Amino acid sequence: MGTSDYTAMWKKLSLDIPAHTGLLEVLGKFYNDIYLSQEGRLKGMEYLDFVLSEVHGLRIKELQDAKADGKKIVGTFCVFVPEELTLAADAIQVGLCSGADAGTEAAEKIIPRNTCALIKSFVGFKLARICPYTESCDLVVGETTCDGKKKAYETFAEHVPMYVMEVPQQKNACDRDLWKAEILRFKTKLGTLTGNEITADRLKKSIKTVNDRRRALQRLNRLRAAVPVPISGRDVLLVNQISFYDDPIRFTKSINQLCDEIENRIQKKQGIVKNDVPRLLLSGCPMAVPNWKLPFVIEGSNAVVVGEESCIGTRNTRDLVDESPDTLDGMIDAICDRYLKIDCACFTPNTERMENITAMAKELNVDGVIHYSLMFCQPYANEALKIEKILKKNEIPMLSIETDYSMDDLEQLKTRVGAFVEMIGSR
Ligand code: BJ8
Repeated sequence: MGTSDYTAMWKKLSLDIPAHTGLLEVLGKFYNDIYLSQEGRLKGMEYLDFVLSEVHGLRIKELQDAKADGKKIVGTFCVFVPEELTLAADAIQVGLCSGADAGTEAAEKIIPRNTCALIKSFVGFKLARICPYTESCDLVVGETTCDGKKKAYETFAEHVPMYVMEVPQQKNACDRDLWKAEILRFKTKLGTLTGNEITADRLKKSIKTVNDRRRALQRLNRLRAAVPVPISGRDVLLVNQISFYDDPIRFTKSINQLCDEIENRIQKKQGIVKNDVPRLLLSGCPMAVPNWKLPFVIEGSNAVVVGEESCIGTRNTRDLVDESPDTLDGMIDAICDRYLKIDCACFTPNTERMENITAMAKELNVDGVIHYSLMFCQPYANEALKIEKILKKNEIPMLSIETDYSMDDLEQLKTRVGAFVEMIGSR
């Protein structure tokens, strides 16, 4: 982690300094072991290393400086919250990471133990006072996706300024009407929060900003599929994770530079692993910072991840907002339609996801799929069974993993993943 002293800022944010220091120490060690120990990393990853090293330092200072200038900070947990609107209201949107089990004990006092690790993490981070992002938020936006989240938000609202968007669970015309009304309600809420009116000009600009970031990530996803594989799955996951925190314009520029470097590498036919190393698609629940356990296990088992079918992956970058409308209402419709394409397991039915995974597995020419569900996540655990069946029909092997954020099952995961990689390697 960074070397500057931000203690005064963290104290001002009411963080529990000893607990927060402990968290940063663990995070730093993790990062060294999982990221910095990799060989043949791209020079462009130094930017991501820097951002991560300053994730609780410089970036928080930027947010505090923006607040001092009158800007508002909006925290989110789900890719359904349209950042285009937040930016158009001249506010800053950040993802609240929820990828570590620090604070679980405190969380289990107010939400059931058999809740997924992601939910326990955001509740725990707040109760243990270890997340400077949560403490910086002027508004925390939740959404009615899974039951675990929507019930936890009721409790969470006692601790943070909370607002909940209603996300439909189906995609019929009446569901679209509901979703459009919710987008308009969010627009009004942002207007009240910031005092800024969302105009057509502002929205047009912010749609382009967010689309540009998606385009850069799409480019990265196309390039990483090359043979030999030019970048590790761990590094691409990190890029996706940081996309939720960093300034979008600065981030897009850095990722495009990283892509230039990858193109160069591809031209020289340089890869990070040999051509015969099994290529895997990782699919399922989102992996928030610092949830790097499974990719680390996979890539430590002589396999390489070439795609993430997840919200911290292609589910968040696949679709762009149509940039052609010029009226405010036309843009709102475009946002509404783009977000309704998200194939979250909370929808029923959710056939698009089955089609998207199969198409991705074929396009990326993978040797297998690892499906990852967080323990107690009903939507993704249910879909894992369906996906396995469909992939089997397409002769694509799949391994289903259910885990959480603890390291208790590390050895068991290594054994299971190792056996799967060996099996697909010998096909
Ligand atoms: S659009 S995937 S970011 S809801 S893992 S909390 S589903 S019990 S995270 Fe998600 Fe939005 Fe969907 Fe994406 Fe519930 Fe499952 Fe926990 Fe989950």
